[in-house]
Amino acid sequence: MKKFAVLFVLALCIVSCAVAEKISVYNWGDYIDPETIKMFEAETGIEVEYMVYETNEDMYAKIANGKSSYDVIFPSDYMVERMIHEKLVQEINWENIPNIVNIDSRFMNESYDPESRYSVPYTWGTMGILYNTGMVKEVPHSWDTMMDDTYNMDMLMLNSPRDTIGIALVMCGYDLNSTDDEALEAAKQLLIKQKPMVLAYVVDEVKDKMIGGEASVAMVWSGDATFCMDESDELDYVVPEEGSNIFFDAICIPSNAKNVAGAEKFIDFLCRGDIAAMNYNYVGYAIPNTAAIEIIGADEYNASPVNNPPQEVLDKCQVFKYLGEDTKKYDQVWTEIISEY
Ligand code: SPD
Repeated sequence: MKKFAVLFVLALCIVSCAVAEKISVYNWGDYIDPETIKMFEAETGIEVEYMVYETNEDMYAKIANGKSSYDVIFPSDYMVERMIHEKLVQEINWENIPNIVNIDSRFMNESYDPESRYSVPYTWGTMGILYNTGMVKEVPHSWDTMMDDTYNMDMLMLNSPRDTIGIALVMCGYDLNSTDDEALEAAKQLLIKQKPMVLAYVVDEVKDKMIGGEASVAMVWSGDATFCMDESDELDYVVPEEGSNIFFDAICIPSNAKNVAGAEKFIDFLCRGDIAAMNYNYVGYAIPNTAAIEIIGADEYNASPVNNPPQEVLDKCQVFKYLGEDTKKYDQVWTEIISEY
C-alpha cells in the first residue's frame, strides 16, 4: 500500500512537471492576437508568461540590467543591432524554425543583422501623421504641422526618444541618424518649443485618443494608423514629404533565455502563415510573411496604402541605425526635453 502511494505521488509529480514547461515572452503592447497565445499553449502544452513594454529603450533597460530573463523579445532594427553588439541576444538555430521559409527573403539579411543570424522578421512599417479629416485645415503633408499652433494642445507625440528626436532632426533638415552636437541641439530646442502645444506624449494610448477624437493630429507608426483607420472613417495617414523612418521589428532570443527550445517553438509558431495572418488582422502592421499574405489575399493586403506605401514614399524613408556610444547623447537630449518647461 505504502509502495502504491509513493508511486502515485511520483506519477503526479511527473505529470505536473510535464505541464510545467513555460516560456516568458516580452513584447510591445497590442502586438499580438491574444488568441494565438492560447492556441500555442493548447497545441504545445507550453505555458506563456506574457509581458509588455512600450518602447525599445524600456525593453533594453530590462534586459541589459540582467535581472530579468525572457525567452522571446521583439526589438526593432537598431535595437537588434545594439543587442547583437552587446551580446544580449543569441544566434538562432534555423533548423528549429522551419517556418522561416514563409518569410520573404527581401526581409532577411537586413543591415541590422546582415547575415540573419540573430533575428526573425516580424513586422515592418513607417512613421507618419495620423489626422482627423474633419479637424484639420488641410492634409498634413509636412512635419511642420507638428509645429503649427493651430493644433495647440491638439497634437499627440510619441513618447519614444529615438522616434521623436529622429523626426525633430528631419524637421531641422538633418539626417534622421545624426549624432552631430549642433543637430541634436537644434532638435532638442525644436521639441522644447513644441512641448506646450502637445496634448500628450503617448505610445499605445494614441489609438484610443485618436479614435475618440481627442486630438487632430498624431505622430504614429503605420500599423497603429491602420488599426485606427479601421475603427474610424474620420482618420487618415500620411508620411510627410520631408521623409521619415521605415522600421523593421524582429523576434530575438535573449542570451540569458532559460527555455531556448520553447522560444524556438514559439517563434516558429509565429512564422506559420495562419498565425501571422491572425496577427496581421489583429495588430494592423505590415508583415513579411508571404504564406500569411496568401491567406489574407494579396489583393486585400496590397489595397492598404498605409501598409504598402508607394516607392517614392519609401525612397524618402530611412532605417534607424545603432549609434554606439552616441546613444548617450540621445538619452541626455530626451531627459532634457521631458524635464524642460
Ligand atoms: N503597439 C506596438 C507597436 C510597435 C511598433 N514598433 C515600432 C518601432 C519603431 N522603431
